Amino acid sequence: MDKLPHIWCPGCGHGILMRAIAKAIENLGLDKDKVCIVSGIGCSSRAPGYMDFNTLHTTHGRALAFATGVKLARPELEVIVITGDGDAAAIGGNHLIHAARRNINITTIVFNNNIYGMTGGQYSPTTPTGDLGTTAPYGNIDRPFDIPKLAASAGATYVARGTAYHANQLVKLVEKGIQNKGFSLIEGVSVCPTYYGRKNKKGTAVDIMKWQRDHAVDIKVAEKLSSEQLEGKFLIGEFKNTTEPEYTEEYQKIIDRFIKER
Ligand SMILES: Cc1ncc(C[n+]2csc(CCOP(=O)(O)OP(=O)(O)O)c2C)c(N)n1
Ligand code: SF4
Repeated sequence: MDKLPHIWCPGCGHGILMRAIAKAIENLGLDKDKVCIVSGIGCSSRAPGYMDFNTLHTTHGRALAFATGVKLARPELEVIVITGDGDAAAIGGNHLIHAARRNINITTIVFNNNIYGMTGGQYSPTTPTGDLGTTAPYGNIDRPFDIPKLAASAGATYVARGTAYHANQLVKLVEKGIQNKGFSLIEGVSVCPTYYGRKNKKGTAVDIMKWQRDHAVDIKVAEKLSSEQLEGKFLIGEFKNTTEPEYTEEYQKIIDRFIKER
């Protein structure tokens, strides 16, 4: 409570996403002393500062590097990473793909607001092509990453996307991500009315959330739709849920083997 009032602008979606994570932890009945929430730097990465768990607010892009260290040293902890699209996929992109490749038991929630919020609206790896940012005043010519696809192809075993509008669904997705014994990546599509919204004339926070309501299609529904019907839409829901050897368990097996042979 000593950290309040929070830093987020009126209408920012990050608080809704943070609440979904807190609710998922509560629903699973986790002991708060056994949960460690790690973040990088950004508006999104401020979230752990407002949460009553073991928390680590680290450096920009490095949340997964710190989280990997925490998980290896204390595998019994439930390690959850909160990160922004810039934090996770630009400066932190290498940590993301390697954490996914290792299938380390960490749940990462990417607060994707399509822009660098904290530093004033520079384009990020998820800014759609053609959209505006302070560093793309004539339109972004980069093609955006689809972060769930990136994580899935790098080896994450649980991958999903939700939105600030579909907050109750997001709670369930985070719960399943935490329950997965391996690397889980959940993208939470956020709302940044201050920079992304203003720069791109998306209207108020409510308008942006209505846009999410009208353009998100659950993957199960999408399977029955044609490509024409899906034009301009984006997918939400559970994209991947598989089982692979988990990194800290494999590491423990080596430790056990050498203790036995000593
Ligand atoms: C090494 C380093 N480079 C750059 C910065 C400046 N910086 C702080 S936050 C940020 C981007 C934040 O964007 P994102 O991760 O998408 O989070 P958001 O603020 O949009 O939630 C940058 C570039 C920094 N703090 N450290
Ligand atoms: S700049 Fe954007 S992301 Fe950052 S607190 Fe404001 S609305 Fe939220």
